[in-house]
Amino acid sequence: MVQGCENVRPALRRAPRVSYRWVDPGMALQEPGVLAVFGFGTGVAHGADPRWLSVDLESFDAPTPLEVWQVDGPVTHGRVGEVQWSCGDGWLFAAITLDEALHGGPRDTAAIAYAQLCDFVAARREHHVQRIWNYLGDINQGDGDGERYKQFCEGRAEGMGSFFADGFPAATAIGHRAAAMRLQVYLLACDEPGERVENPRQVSAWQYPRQYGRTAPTFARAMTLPGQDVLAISGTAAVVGHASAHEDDLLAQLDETLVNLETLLASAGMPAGFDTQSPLKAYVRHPTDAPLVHDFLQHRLPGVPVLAVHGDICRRELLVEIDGWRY
Ligand code: 3EB
Repeated sequence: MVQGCENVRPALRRAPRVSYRWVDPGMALQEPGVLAVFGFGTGVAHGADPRWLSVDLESFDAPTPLEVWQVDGPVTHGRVGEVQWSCGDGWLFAAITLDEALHGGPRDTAAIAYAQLCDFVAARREHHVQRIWNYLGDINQGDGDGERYKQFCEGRAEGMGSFFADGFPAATAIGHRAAAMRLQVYLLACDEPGERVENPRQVSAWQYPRQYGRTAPTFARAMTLPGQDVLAISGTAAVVGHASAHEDDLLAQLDETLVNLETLLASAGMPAGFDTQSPLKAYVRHPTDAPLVHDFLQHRLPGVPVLAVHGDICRRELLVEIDGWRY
């Protein structure tokens, strides 16, 4: 009887494993089941493998690790238009990097990037987008509705069209300081839907009031991946309700961010706490804050892999943001 029960239990999908690894890109790409490899900052370059992405955010950690996504089984990859992609075991990685100088500012560039990505994903079996990262230059430049982040939000929503009518994926949007004004957008999708998770302490981003821009940000706070074993957590900062908390107070913002992260875990029905299997990323606005962020997280999240990178958070008063995975 027990054996019969085993047969009717649906096979649970295994989420990609995400790890920080101190290897060179060529070595990482040769490992079995590698879906994507990310380098951080200008110091690391590699060839034209569509699974490789050099991210425009400088790391504070030396030597800087790579981020590696691995799935079970064979991986295939290619390029379509400006989209680079790979897939394996029902999972899809897709990325686009666009030079703003060729596409006319953050709004139009975001619209083009999202239109291309959505067109590509829509035609795939793996069209359930779980998680998206957005990196754009000088995110806080400009005032009022002209701030580059708000312009980006408008273009993103336009480019998405009705593709996410059922709900938005989890996301991160961070400003880089690279000289080249390029927008990088990359995503993880699957052939099965995940479950969106919101944070009861925070107004859902797509319901933010008008003061944050003409077009509210289009993301969910987190996504429980198909298979139910992993929570993909969006960029999380010291936002309570819809307001930023603890202006100019780094440690208080870090405390509040951890409360938000724990609240998300509870909201998703995950056990409390993070561990060695749950890599996080900390985006730090001021390089001088990096040692304090490092010490704080080492103390409060002992053993948790955290990559700290130089990034501007989309509200000027926010000094730090954390995203990552809870396995
Ligand atoms: C916030 O809570 C902080 O525009 O995709 C976090 C994660 C933030 C994603 C996005 C923005 C985005 O509103 C900012």
